[in-house]
Amino acid sequence: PAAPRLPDTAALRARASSALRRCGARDLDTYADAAATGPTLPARTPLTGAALGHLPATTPGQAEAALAEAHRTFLTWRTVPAPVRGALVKRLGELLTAHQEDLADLVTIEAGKIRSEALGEVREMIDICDFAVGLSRQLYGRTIAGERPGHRLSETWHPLGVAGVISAFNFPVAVWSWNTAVALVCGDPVVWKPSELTPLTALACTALLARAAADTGAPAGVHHLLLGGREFGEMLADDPRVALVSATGSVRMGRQVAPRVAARFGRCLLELGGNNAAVVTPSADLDLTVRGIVFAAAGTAGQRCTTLRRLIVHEDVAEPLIERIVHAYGQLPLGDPFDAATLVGPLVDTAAGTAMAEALAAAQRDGGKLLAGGDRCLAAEAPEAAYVRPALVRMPAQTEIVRTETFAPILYVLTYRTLDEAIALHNGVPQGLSSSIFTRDQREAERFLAPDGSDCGIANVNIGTSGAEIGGAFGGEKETGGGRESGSDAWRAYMRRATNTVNYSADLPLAQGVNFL
Ligand code: UN1
Repeated sequence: PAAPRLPDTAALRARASSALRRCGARDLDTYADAAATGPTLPARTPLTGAALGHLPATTPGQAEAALAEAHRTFLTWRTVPAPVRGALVKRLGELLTAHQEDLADLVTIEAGKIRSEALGEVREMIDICDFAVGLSRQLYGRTIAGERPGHRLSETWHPLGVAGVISAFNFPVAVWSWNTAVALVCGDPVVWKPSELTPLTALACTALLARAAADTGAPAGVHHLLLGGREFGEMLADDPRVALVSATGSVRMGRQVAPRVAARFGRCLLELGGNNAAVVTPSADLDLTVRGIVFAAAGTAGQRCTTLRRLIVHEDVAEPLIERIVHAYGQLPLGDPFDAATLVGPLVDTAAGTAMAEALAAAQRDGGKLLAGGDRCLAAEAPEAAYVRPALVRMPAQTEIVRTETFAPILYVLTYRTLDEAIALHNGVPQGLSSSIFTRDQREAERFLAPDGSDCGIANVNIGTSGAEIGGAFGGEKETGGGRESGSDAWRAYMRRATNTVNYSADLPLAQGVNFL
């Protein structure tokens, strides 16, 4: 077969420019003189590894002004009724729907996602907008049975303040929308520091939200974008005007952000590393299991925080299962993510490719046996890009490298004899985001979901670890950071709770039977 073709950088640049223009953002050509006016940030594409252009970075002065304006806006936005705030998010959802192809183009160009996954990410944005609009009429507090006659005890949820959002390259738009749609209906303006690797998607989202604000009469100051490096993450962590810092990224990043926010008693919502595992028991439906595993492990080129990284298989089914996964891995079309046949696109950059190669070498030093993939492809066509075949590695034990999250498609296979042993291996890593069990045995399934089962924030049965819907709370335990965002009652992190005791009697009985005066 002819060598797979990759799009050229000029074509990608033109495609990115038209998507940006349609979303109402400046196209790349208009930044030609960016370098003359101050510091810049490159916009790159992992498809070829080349720079598409250079954007003006936010200056420290602009960042300070953004924080001040966000805080000023909070003082009025908090008094706008929540359903009226919901109208802004409703409009945003409409604009995202109208521009889903444009946003998906930008996600593919900047993050390297295949078409259906890029569209799926935008679908997640639209879904969370729908969710948040409904939520805008359901920010319920409780009425509580009090102890005293003539008194009413209740709780009220109020807007919290400015929400600082730090997001990662791998879900460049969905994670922003989870935070922003919910924060806005909760009455919190947003200051966003996206990954330095994905500034174009950030500019497109910012333009669409600005349009939604203009269309609905909401203040422009409800959203601000900071394009730049870690200094802006530090600024959000340190500034007392930022009431909540919602940060998605590495454990290393979380370790730096969390103590700084804690030092000023700010609130943190952390979505850090995952090292997600699936347990496969002897009764598992292997057809379904193989499909579930291959999407979770090789999908998104292994670059989801929910990616399946460890497979814990009962020794009786290990051989047939491994054989089928090796076969499926051999069939995965790799290459241009815009090509409808492709299932595995590039890693985000060559550093990710190097990290993958180093992890594979470490695994082999630990006695691991490479069963499939792991090799670099298309190196001649795109020397600055990192196309790699998803790797399957059989490990003799859960060694240090298996306990480490490498943000690349490596699936380590371990075997077990008893379910207790499987659960111990499963939980024997520092991270605690997502997990699953493949079984047709109800006892095994329920045990996995029980208090002494999976210790993760997400625990699934007969479905992989990735691809959660927005309706549930998303997040995990241990080094994953403990935060929950997206659906369910995750909105509470974006609000403050006031407990109200109202005395409508003519007496003043004191609680706990205290007598005084
Ligand atoms: C992430 O990788 O940061 O559950 C988020 C999933 C997606 C979100 C992943 N809905 O895989």
